[in-house]
Amino acid sequence: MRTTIIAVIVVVVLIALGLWFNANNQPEIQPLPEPLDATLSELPTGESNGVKLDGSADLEVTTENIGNHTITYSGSSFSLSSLEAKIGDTVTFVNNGSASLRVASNPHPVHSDHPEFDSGTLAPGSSWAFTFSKTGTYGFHNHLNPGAAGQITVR
Ligand SMILES: [Cu+2]
Repeated sequence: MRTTIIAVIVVVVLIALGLWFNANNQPEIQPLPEPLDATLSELPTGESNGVKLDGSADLEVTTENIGNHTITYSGSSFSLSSLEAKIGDTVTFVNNGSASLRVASNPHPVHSDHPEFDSGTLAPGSSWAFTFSKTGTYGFHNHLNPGAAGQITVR
């Protein structure tokens, strides 16, 4: 009889301890972030992330253009030798040179690191956009002038 009572007490104490332990391990409820509206209203007016009201857009790369990056090719080199991007980001290469450009993955001439990263031939004035769907290091060069090179790191 006495053993039964002790056993019952032990079980009750264990259950109580378990409940207390669980209660103390509940994750704290984080307050919800401020509604987006409030954040948007704090942005300075008159700034439009490089997009003009008539629908055209500056090609200038700023930190406001998160997710969209532009790298121009002057005819001898790229405007950025290294760039950090995220999955889903789009990088647009613009050929501002007077000769054709072909952006391709390293190593030259086989382009085996990322065969899918290949612009094909870009005539002067034309551009090519690539959206990254995989993380990794994308070393690239102008296949038609391999000394011009750069690197994009996708995290
Ligand atoms: Cu090449």
